[in-house]
Amino acid sequence: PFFFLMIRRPPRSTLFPYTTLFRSMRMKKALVATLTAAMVFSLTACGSSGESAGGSSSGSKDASSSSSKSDDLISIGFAQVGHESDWRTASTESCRSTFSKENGYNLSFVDCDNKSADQLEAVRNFVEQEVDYIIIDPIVETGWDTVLKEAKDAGIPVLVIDRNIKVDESLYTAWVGSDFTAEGESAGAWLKAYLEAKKKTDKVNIVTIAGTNGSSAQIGRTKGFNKYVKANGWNLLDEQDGDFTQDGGQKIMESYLKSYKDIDVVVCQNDNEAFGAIDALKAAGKTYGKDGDIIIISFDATNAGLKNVKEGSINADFECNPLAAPYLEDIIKKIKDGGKPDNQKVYVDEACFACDDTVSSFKTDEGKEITMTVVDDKVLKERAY
Ligand code: GZL
Repeated sequence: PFFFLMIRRPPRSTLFPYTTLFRSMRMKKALVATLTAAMVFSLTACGSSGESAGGSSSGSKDASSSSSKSDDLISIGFAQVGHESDWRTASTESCRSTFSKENGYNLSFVDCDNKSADQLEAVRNFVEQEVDYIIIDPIVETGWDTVLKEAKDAGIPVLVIDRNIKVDESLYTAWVGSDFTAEGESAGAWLKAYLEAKKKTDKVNIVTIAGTNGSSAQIGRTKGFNKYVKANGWNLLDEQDGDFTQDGGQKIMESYLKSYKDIDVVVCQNDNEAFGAIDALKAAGKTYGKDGDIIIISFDATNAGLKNVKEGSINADFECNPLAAPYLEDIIKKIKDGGKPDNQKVYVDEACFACDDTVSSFKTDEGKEITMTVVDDKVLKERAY
């Protein structure tokens, strides 16, 4: 009715409800002023709620009125494996601290709780939200073709960290992670040198507590280590999936202790499984580590893992570096400036740690020179994670 009044004055019969109001000019002026103020207020109110809605958006661009502030930020959707281990916590923290609002990013983080279906759905949602970049740490290597084609069709660069992904290389922009097979080979070569140094070359009985089945960490570490099982005639009694968790490590170690009387070596494919295995060995009255009957090998070399190495509970720990985010940020900056990453695959730097200097250095069958770092307080203090 307000605009109606301003544009043209319709016949009174149309404006019947309002005519009584305009009987005096004074009344009309007051109403026009009130309606004008109301209109200005309502338009202003709309603008501010849009800003707060946009500013608080979780990075989704489907917030209909995202504020200019969040639009200036680079939006990233990150589908993380889960929260199963200390390593994972370090990986997540590396991404959160690198891709912070202060650094110019709007990070939408999804913890996929080790569920592949949830991870695929999270990536599909990022595509629908039209984020600027998608980061994936793939729970397993397979099943990615369709959703990555959707991301490619939407023009969203996909960056893969840590574990590998089995798709055509045209479906992702870059991968930053570890050579898991090399990690397994280093562990096998170290065990060979350690057994020789301890003059234990008769029958060697080994059990493996493997990582999440189908993950590239599990595939690579198993492949690399088992090359040395075969080459040295070691007796691999069993290998079962501990899902990279402490609970998984304990349960499987308990079952191994029931099934096998004479275990010489326990290979744990991450530190949290090693913590669980140690709990089971302790409860069974077994000795392990530096001065024990059972050798423990682990992977990740997290701070908690290296504390166990320093105490002598874990004999050797092979690093898997979770700090991929700074490598990714370099790649994003290159893409943002119209460039592309120098290499599509980037391997992070990794080291090998031991509880003592029984084996200080060795060459793997693959020709790689390895130097073991003995863990002491100084080493622990200098660790980034
Ligand atoms: C390896 C990583 C693995 C770690 C585990 O790069 O994917 O997953 O070794 C983690 O600790 O759960």
